[in-house]
Amino acid sequence: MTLQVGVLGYRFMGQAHANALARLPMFFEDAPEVERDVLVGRDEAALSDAADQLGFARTSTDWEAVVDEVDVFYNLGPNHVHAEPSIAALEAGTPVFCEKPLAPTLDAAEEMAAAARAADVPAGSAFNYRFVPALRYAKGLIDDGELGEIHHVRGRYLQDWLVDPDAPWSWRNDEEMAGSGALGDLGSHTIDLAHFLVGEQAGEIERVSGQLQTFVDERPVEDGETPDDEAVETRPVTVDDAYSAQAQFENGAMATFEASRFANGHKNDHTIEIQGSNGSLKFSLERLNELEVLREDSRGYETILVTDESDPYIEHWWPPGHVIGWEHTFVHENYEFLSAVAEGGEFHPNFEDGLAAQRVLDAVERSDERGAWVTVENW
Ligand code: SOE
Repeated sequence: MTLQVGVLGYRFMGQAHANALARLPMFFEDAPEVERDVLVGRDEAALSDAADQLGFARTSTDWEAVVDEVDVFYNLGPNHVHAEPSIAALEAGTPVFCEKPLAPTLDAAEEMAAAARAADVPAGSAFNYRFVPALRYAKGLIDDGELGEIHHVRGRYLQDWLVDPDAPWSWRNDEEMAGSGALGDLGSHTIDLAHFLVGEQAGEIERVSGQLQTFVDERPVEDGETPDDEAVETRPVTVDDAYSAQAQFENGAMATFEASRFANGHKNDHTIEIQGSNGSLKFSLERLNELEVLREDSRGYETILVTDESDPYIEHWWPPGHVIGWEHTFVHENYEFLSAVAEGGEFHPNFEDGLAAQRVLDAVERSDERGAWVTVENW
């Protein structure tokens, strides 16, 4: 059976996922057959061009009709568009793959997770960094007890695209549309990765103490510019430009998390370090084929190039040392999600995992408001 896929959203994430769908049949011979059936958006002209570029058979400006017609619905829109179409698709019994973070708010995330529980079809949260081979390999080491008792997690996600005060306003700067700024956009990745890597060993994140900061509180609106390049309109920035938090896991492990869009010189620098009683590991997205591992009794970190055929997903690509890139993580997550849809299997990260990350985001926001530690609401 060929899965007819409907996709809402056709910019950055639309390209990343369309590229992944196009490459699946070339590199994952047991992947389900998929057709890029319908691309959903609002601007018909832009939509038509995007459908041609991304290889979709048709377009629609009516997501409510689409969610009922397709076998799988991808929600790649801005955060404030995640809930309603995803819930409608799930209520129609259509599996959903939704970009991260799950929602702008904890309430919306809870509604989405409830709809997924009721629908009992795969509902995926597109935390793509779980599908980096080096991080899958890292999880294997941790789950095999190579690091021993987990004591420390240090997650950082640094970018610099907003350090220029004239960088234009976008939906990512608006609380109504995004929910939060660097916290939700980048921190959600790091928090989900911490759950993925150490959740089985260290348990849930029980409490957090965090702070949010906005360095530039209004920005020029790109399409508001006049011919003399003078922005005629600015819009307020109502979310954080950066956040930092400390957290404690159930087993007592200590975590520090931070993210910034003002970290000069860091383009897409997502790093995570984990220290345990018997060993440690370090990962950086800017060197995503490598994992640094400190094993028991060794004197220093060893750098492992995670590109052997036996390493996660690598058998589908190239010989050892022919490194892969950021876009391959989308191919891996699409392979796993669509296989779960075709075979009726379980996919992680699902909406429960997305909700678990959202609870921590919410706790960091509450802690910032109160200037105190707060517990993460897990009920
Ligand atoms: C922000 O610029 C962003 O595109 C995030 O939204 C993505 O989730 C991240 O993978 C790369 O940076």
